[in-house]
Amino acid sequence: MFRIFIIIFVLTCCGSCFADCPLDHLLIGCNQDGITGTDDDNKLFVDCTLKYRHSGDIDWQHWYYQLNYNPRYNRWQFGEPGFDVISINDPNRHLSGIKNVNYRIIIECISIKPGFVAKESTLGIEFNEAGDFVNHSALSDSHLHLEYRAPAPSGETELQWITFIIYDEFENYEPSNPFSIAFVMDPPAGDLVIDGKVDMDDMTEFCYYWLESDGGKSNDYYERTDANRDGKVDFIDFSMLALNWL
Ligand SMILES: [Ca+2]
Ligand SMILES: [Ca+2]
Repeated sequence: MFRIFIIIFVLTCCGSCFADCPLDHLLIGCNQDGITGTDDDNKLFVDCTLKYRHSGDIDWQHWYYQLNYNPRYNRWQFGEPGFDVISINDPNRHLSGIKNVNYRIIIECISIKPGFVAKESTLGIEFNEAGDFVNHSALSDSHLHLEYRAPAPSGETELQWITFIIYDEFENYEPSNPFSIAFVMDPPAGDLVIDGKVDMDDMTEFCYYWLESDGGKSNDYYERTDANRDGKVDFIDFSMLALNWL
């Protein structure tokens, strides 16, 4: 009887640990502003509030995760962030309906630093080039963790990144805007279409967010467009972009 009690106790603890996973997640939902009746009601987005929480930077002042060296494989790696969905406790932003019936959520890589990889080995998921995708709605658990890997020496010294979009294969939801995760170092200010340089692609992205005024952690300061993190996209941010132009 005591052994059964121990087993039940351990299973209960493991279950609650998983539910309260301490790792960082990007949360998939819709209706980013949480207000019904506005343009984004059926548009997908990821809540980025936890992005870079475990960046090794207690003040959350940087836009990257550090990678750790793994001597066994001579590579640099890190096991965050993962994906999950916004829970029913946030009903305005929770995906409504039944997955694979009312929607089918695809996470697609649209850009990645050459040589960089994001993978979940158990499930056979790997992103290593643009076009790689996973059917998130096909997973038995919405809670998906990825490990990010870069070869030595670039995993220590060079900016690494991966950019995703999320879309609904059934087209009942509009695709998300692109969102990126950076590793090793901060991207240059203004490098919004992240690739380590600031050019016309970034300028186009900057114009998309021009004069927005609700930047914060949850939208990753409009994907770093609000470069000085004052909540607004204005001439101060433009001047920071211009300093890195080409
Ligand atoms: Ca760029
Ligand atoms: Ca700003």
